[in-house]
Amino acid sequence: MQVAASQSFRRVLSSMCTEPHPAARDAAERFLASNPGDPTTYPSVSALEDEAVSLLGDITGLSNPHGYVASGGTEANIQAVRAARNLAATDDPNVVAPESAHFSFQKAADVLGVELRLAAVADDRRADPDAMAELVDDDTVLVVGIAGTTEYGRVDPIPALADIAHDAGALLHVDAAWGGFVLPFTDYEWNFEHAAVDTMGIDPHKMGQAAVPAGGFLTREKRVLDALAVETPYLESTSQATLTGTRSGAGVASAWAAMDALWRDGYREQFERSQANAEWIADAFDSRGYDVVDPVLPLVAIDVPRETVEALQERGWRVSPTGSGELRIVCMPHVTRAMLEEFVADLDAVRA
Ligand code: 0PR
Repeated sequence: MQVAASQSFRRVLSSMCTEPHPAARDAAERFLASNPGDPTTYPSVSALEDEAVSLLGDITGLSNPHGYVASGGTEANIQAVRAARNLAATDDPNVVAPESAHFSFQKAADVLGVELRLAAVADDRRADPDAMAELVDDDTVLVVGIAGTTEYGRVDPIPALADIAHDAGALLHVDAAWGGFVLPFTDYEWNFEHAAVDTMGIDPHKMGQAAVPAGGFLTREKRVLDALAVETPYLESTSQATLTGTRSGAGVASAWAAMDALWRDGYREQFERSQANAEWIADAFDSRGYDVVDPVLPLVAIDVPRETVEALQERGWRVSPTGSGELRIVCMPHVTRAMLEEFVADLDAVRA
């Protein structure tokens, strides 16, 4: 079988993966065969993981973070639901999330035997606190807010959702898998400092420019991470809170290396470039008469006829639709202005 030498991002516009930072690529290669799941045998990658968690704490406003480098946003969301379920007294647990939540919450609900209640979002596509509150009851163990939604890049009103969660005796989880590395440069209230957030997912392998797989799962309190721990009788360490056992040393090392290289100025510069690109491509579609969902973060959704999307896909552009069928462009670090100009030239050619 012929395998391409490496992934080309030249025409990838809807993915949330990106070209890793050179330091992240190098670190991934050096730790390919190490397993942070066994910290006594692989102490150097384990030390890098401690530093990575501490950097994730800096990024999310948490001075004494507990957590680990997960395989991605899905694992973080499953672990948040699992911790909340394990800590609660009810035998009929439910989780309340906005309907904009990533589909990984359905997996979490399924594997954990928890009911997932989805609330309609407001007209601005953010979670509607009143609609969420209506679904909360005594069996609610977790309320979820999204800081950078997958489809529209919207940021939910996290402080209001924290109040709803805590009034009900539930935990609040923030899914910042995609948004976590751009939100520090905005005025949004989304992190541990802004609200009584209990757990958070934030993925270095998305806007953080680490290699895949590198997610982040953080808890404010140690007891919440401890609620996930199982005993590990035949390892030298005595317990493990992660969902997976053997884990990617490459992911852990590259997460540390990317954050070490880019936090904070590198990420700020990237955010500014990405946001400017999102606004540029939004204007390009707007001036051609399309309906554009305003990019509050570097993610644009545009109402484009299906034939046009298919014609662009035929020209090699990787663009995937939202649930409502809009064309979605995620301005990841590999998406340059030159690439968007080429895309607009193709757009003009296919609609002519
Ligand atoms: N939470 C949010 C807000 C997300 O956007 C995603 C992934 C997840 C959680 C789950 O993260 P993992 O996929 O790391 O477990 N959102 C993207 C999506 O579903 C994932 C993606 C990435 C899809 C790259 C395609 C792709 O090429 O669209």
